[in-house]
Amino acid sequence: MKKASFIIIAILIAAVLMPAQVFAQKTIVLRLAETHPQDYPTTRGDYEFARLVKERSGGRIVIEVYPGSQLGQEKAVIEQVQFGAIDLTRVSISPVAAFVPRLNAFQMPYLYRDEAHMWKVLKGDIGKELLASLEPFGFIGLGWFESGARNFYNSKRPIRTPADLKGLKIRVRESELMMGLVSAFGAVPTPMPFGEVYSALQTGVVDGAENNWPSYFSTSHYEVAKYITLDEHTRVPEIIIGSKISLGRLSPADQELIRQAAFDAIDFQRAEWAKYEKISIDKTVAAGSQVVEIADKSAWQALMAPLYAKQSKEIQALVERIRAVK
Ligand code: GTR
Repeated sequence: MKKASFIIIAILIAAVLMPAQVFAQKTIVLRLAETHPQDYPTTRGDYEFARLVKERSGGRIVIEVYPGSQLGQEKAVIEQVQFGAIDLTRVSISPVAAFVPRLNAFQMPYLYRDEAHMWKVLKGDIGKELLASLEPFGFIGLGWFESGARNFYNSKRPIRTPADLKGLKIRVRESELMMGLVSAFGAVPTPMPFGEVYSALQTGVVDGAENNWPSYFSTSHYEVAKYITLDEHTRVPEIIIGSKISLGRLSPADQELIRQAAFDAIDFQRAEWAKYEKISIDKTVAAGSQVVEIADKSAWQALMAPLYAKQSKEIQALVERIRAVK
């Protein structure tokens, strides 16, 4: 009898204390910066990542996604992630390579045989190694997203051979490698933030830019640069990075939960990408974009040899390993 009443009292005390404990467990809110608008496939990938984190943490960890460059342009956002003012961001590896040079290995021109090859690299040992190598620079590399192949487009003329690019002012990202690439094609690289490109094309500050189909469409660049050439000079993966300072405050188990969720959001994002890429092609072509296909890219590739030769030994070794992935 005595034992039974003790158990009942214990249960009652637990019932009273339980909600207090639950409420005492504070919700962790992390802000994620995204340059693209809400309906862009990469942003959809961010939302999926946030959904998985919330679900798996039982609502304890909430990732708030800020699309449309609300928290700033990519370079400024990366700096803020580095010193912990922004917790997470999805960016292209191009601007991150200015902070972590070895990432350049992943955006060398004509590096991957195709999309499948790139994903084998990203999801395999080399991809994991590169994500881990971000840590000494103040970032936690969480996962990769698809970003298609990049092509040149401009407002002046159809580009059929690299010689047609000669002298054109082409907007590039704030990336030394991209400047070298555009110069090697004989064009004039003009670095500027993504958000300024539309008006730069419109006012003639630049003649052209380069990007994948979804960005060409979603930014409306096609309205002011209708000649697009499918030279597919790079495949530049997107990356989700976290701040070492802010994620470092979380328990190792929570850090692992976030890492796994980012990785598990990849396939969803890739499927969204494929759908949106098709829509982008259809819509821009219907609006009057003139597409030049390049069946044989060997003349384009040949011009990139000096750029490869200029890279550090570390990058050259990585490039060899990437090429060896079958
Ligand atoms: C897009 C990429 C963005 C941004 C942009 C650019 O393809 O998703 O993160 O880097 O290109 O050219 O600035």
